[in-house]
Amino acid sequence: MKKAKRIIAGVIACAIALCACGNNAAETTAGTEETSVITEEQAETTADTSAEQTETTTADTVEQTEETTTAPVTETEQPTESQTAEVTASEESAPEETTAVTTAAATAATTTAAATTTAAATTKSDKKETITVSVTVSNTWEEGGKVCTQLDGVVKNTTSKNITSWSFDVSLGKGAEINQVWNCNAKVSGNSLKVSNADYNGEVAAGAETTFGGIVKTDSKFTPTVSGADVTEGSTPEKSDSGDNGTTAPETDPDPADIEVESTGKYGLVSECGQLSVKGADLVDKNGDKVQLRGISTHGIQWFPQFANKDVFKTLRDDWNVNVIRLAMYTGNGEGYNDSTKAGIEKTVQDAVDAAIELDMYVIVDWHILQDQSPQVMKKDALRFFKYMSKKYAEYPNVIYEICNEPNGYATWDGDIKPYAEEVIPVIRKNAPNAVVIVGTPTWSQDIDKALANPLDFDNVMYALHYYAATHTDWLRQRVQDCYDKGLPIFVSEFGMCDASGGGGNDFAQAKKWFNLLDKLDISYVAWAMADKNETCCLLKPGASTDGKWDDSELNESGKWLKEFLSKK
Ligand code: IDC
Repeated sequence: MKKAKRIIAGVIACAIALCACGNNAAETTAGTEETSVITEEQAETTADTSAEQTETTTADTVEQTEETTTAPVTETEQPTESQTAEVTASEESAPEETTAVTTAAATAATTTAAATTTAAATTKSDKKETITVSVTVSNTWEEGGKVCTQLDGVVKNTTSKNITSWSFDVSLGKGAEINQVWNCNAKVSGNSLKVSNADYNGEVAAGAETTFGGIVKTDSKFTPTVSGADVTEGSTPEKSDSGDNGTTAPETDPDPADIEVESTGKYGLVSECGQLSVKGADLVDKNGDKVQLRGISTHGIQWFPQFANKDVFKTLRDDWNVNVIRLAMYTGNGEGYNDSTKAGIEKTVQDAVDAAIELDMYVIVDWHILQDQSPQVMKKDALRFFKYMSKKYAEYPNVIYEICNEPNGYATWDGDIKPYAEEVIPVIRKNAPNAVVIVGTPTWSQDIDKALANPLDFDNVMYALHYYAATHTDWLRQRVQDCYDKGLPIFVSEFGMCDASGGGGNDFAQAKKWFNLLDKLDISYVAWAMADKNETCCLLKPGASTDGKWDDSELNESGKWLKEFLSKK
């Protein structure tokens, strides 16, 4: 995919929306938790009963779940439309100098569940030296009587010079407040947002671009317009072979086969590496030698159980060169995990663990909190589930426990996650004293620095860092490097090559930078997701066979790329 196609028309929708709707979601889910509280005795029964259920029952439950529980969440939290306001501004542009607004044809961009329509309004300047700023409304939702709007944008340096800073204004609706911003600084001024570069992304080479975004609250919906773009000029780029105007050649996607694999860690299966443990910041094998796990995550196992089977795992092991499978079980009621479904879903997880064990693979049992935001919300179920699983699989070095996928919204490390981990880890350790446990971190498992500041007092714990390459770039890689240097054991238990919504375009150039860093540090990583949903992050095309015997035409862009990359090691 060419770089130009990577303009964010996609959304960071689900995850971000869930954060900002924090209170509502928390209330709903907390309410659910009360009804799903079960006794110790029932806990054992649930797990046992589940073991007797047939696969057909599980699959049936799952189908209903996707339709009836996920769809409404998606409808309220994902927009059916997003709009892009774009301005091509001169370097010293004043809005008055620009000519009339023309509305360009709408282009359709398909992202995740909701199709996204991008309408572009372009303001033209007659000056030649320009930067281009595009701002997309990628999500809107209501909270406390206000409208929350997520804006994602791209600054493209279309001048002939390198620039060292950039700024512009975005018009907003009345009553504007900032909720959060990323990759920029911003302040509200009247009904506008004054946006400027963050410390680390002011420098943009001629022809290059950088992304930014944020969430604002206003009294009502609005259509943003961009004006007053300004830059500080830097050096003139060296002439390159790419053209005679001195601009850099457009970056082409890296070929997965050309990416250096620098990791030195052992890359083996369970019979070779045995019981893993954590030494300093590193994951090590039974002999204390560094190990790297690389693998694939299922999608929500309640929605796509058909891909969580031995045939699929075997293909991933033999053809994709994968040594770990992650089983993602969503735990939010709105995501289909509730009193009537959980026995079936937990049985699907166990069948998948059994399949991975038979194949000599490592397997991560992922308590996939997301809509439930804080791991405290479903803690009683988590304690029951991990008690059962750690007992059942106590003898198997294959099993790794991930106890809270992505805390987000109001959930803090000190107040929610660490206290949760301090209850769950001893329950696991009582049965499986040596099991490695991965603990999620705040802000969708990005704030590993919060864990570093106040780490858990247990051995063999790793902290989850999740990234989506088209959204999370240098600043998050820097955090990984800093935390690793300070001794934090990091496990990338989920990554995507697209944006954080799971949609948008893949950014293979950023993906390559991530792999280079993680391989250099021997940090393990697991890709999202093994399913055939029509979503950029899903590795299979809709209708792909469920026996793992795919030919390349059944893999989507990310699937093909990843397979080629992983097969190299
Ligand atoms: C997404 C799925 C999507 C599903 C949604 C449910 O890809 O099909 O409808 O969850 O909320 C995460 C989460 C992961 C997300 C993924 C992409 O851990 O559950 O999956 N993502 O949005 N964190 C960042 C991105």
